[in-house]
Amino acid sequence: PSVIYLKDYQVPPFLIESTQLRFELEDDRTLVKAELRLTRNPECQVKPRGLLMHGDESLRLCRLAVDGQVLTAKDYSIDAGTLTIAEVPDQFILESVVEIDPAKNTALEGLYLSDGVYCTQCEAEGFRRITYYLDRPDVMSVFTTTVVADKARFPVLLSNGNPVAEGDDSDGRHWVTWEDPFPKPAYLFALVAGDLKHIEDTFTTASGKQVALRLFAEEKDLDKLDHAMTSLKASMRWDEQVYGREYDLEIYMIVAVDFFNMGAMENKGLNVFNTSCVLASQKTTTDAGFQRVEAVVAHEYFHNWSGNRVTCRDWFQLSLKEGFTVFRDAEFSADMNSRTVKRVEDVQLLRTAQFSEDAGPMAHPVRPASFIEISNFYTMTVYEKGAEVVRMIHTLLGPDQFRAGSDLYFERHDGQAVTTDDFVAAMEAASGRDLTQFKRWYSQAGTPVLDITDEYDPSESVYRLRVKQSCPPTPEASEKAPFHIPLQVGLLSPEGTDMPLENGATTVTLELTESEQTFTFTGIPQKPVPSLLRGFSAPVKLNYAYSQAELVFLMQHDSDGFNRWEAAQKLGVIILQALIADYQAGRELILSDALVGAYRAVLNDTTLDPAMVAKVLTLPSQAYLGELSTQIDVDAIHAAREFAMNALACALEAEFSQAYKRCLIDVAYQPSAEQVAQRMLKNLCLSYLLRAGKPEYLALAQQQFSDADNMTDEQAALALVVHSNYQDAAPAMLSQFYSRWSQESLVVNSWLAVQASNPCPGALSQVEALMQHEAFNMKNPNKVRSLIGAFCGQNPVNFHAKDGSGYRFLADQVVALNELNPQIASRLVAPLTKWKRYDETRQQLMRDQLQRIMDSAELSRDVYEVVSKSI
Ligand code: BAL
Ligand code: ZN
Repeated sequence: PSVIYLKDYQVPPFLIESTQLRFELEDDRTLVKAELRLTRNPECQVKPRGLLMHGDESLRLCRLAVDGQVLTAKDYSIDAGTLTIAEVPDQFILESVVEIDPAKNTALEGLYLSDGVYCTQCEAEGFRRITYYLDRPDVMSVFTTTVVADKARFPVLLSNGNPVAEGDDSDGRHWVTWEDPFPKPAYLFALVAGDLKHIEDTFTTASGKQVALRLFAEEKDLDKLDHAMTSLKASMRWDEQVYGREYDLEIYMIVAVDFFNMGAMENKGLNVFNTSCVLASQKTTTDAGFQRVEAVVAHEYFHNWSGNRVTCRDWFQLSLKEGFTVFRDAEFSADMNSRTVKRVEDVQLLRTAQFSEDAGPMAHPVRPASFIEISNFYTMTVYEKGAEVVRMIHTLLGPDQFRAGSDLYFERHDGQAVTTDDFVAAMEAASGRDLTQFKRWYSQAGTPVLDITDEYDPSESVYRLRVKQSCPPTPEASEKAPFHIPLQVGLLSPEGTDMPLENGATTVTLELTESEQTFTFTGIPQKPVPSLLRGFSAPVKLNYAYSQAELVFLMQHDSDGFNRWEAAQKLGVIILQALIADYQAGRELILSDALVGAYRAVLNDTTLDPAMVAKVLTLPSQAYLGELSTQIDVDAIHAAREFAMNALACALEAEFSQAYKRCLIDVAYQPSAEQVAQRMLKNLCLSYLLRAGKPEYLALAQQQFSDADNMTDEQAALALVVHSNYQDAAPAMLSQFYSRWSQESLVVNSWLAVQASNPCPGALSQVEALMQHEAFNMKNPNKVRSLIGAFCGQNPVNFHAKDGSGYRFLADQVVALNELNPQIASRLVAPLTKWKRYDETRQQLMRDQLQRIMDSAELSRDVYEVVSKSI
């Protein structure tokens, strides 16, 4: 497979002014008729005689004509992935008819069948599996689409834009024509046909335009769309208020499908959603599920401006739309719920999944410089680190200048396909700031490290922070130039209050631009405790030698909520790292009083947000401790965490029990921030109580499981017991749960995931048995993620079993999925690619399996790229 480079970008020689499509959907063959109005691109210097179009090998060409003249085999050639017409005029109509087979499409790219519903996924390059086209985001065209299908089986026929005509044919088929007035690249095309029902509402935009909102699902799921509708209306209002962006079509539609590679897709006017990101109900969905629906609905809606009205010039610019849109949806969620909790959750994800990507063989800049298969670059780096980069611009410019920059960006580039440089240029123009150095965040991969020391001079009342920045080598570059890093800092007095700094502010943004810098604070009357990187103002690792006492002090006094949590994490890391070392040396494990005391104080403070109490009382995760290790000792990390949690449970049993009772809710269920917080703390307390060694707490968990009126409490109780020492109690609860929920596919997925992520011995055999269960289907990505993905990604002790059984299992599944669904196969293989982080025996076992995948026949580009770069 060939490598595609950003440096080779060239403007397209032809543009497509209009695209008329007609789909005749039939079981064994679907006909796609396309009529494209093509014209030479005046901005292209070269004038090729011929025309090269993209088209997958699966297309069967039935007819091709230029300006009505049918072409014969000598006029064109078909190669792997392209069709070339030898000679074309400057302007012409190209007609094509191709036959495709959606029923056989298990890759779920292009047009496919999801449980009897025709749907599409065209980003990034799925449209070329539908018809021959210039399938690149800088070719934007106005689409008119007619969908024809059997009326009884497919009563609902949808595409982008507004419906303009419909009718019945005499043979039982019917048709609908949709027109999308906004020019768009093919990746935003969508089509849906099926027996779907919908709920409907309207939204009146700030300028008074009425928009019809229609959310579609299978009839049995119609009662689970209300939360998505509420979230959609809240996002539409928020985007008007915070970004001044209004919706532009007469109708906005969302369709829920069960077979989907991603979470959702922002097709113009017709979003297609994975059921897991749109359906929600009290009985079947956890609080986290409700929040995911709110966030993803908002994300896809926000793309209407950041992605659709202004799109990417080429796929290297993916973070232009994804980083910006993730930042927008994170701010929306922060406004709708608790800002600090949202920040903590985002940082937890970033510091485990993205930092480990940055440290692995697939590390790439936010704007990658090359790829083999673009599907492999829908990554934590492009999305989450990309969002952090936009957040840093927001921090450097401040909210008003950032908004001015965003307005200017949309004004300058509406209707265009542009680059991350264009985005930054708009921010520079609106603020007058020079972001030249800042742009290194887009071109250099790797996680910067800040090493900070300080000194206090009482005679001069001067405090100094000395900051060194560095960045480890990554595949694209061994030497890194210094980044422009906003470091937000506060200084705490010995009494625990914020010292006034510049102009009385209590938080200042230090701008790091050199590899070593010293920052001087004057008029500091006493030696302060620094609160560094407030709000996690940059995606970096920070080293500063806090004492345990200072961390306990910050946990109690820091005015920055994020840093209070961060102090607890740092304290947890210090204590757990010592326990890990003790375990490795065969020494007795003893829990530090400092941790018990700090936890007790937090548990007893009823003035705190219960969600933040729950976050603070959660030890650093196995994944985060691994990320901080030079060599990951899975067993030692697991043993140290287990020991610490058990010891905390015994030491603080009474407090956990009281807090559990305090958090019981006796009013109707709401997925509100307040109730979510209470359930979060209650279930955290239950997790500790189950470790206190008293059967009464098993009974409490069983009672919660049986009495729960919502999925958050029911699933928490199930997972806690299944993952506990009460292994005898687990099977009955699992089978009760399954019989209760076997008809709810999404709930069954959580049942699979609970078993797959069980750290107790025997999980692999359980997973293998579940692969034969009626609930599992290898062709459904949600099932694969819930079972195989959860075992390999969320069950480190079992996946990394010393006999290599977990690695062999994963390689087998990757080889099987490579044929069925390359995108899913290539995502799944990630845990094996991190082999360098483990001991020599495991390294060898993991590499053996990567080699076995590499040696298997007919590797997809997706899997080939990831495995070949990792070996
Ligand atoms: N554009 C792919 C799905 C998403 O990020 O919204
Ligand atoms: Zn997105």
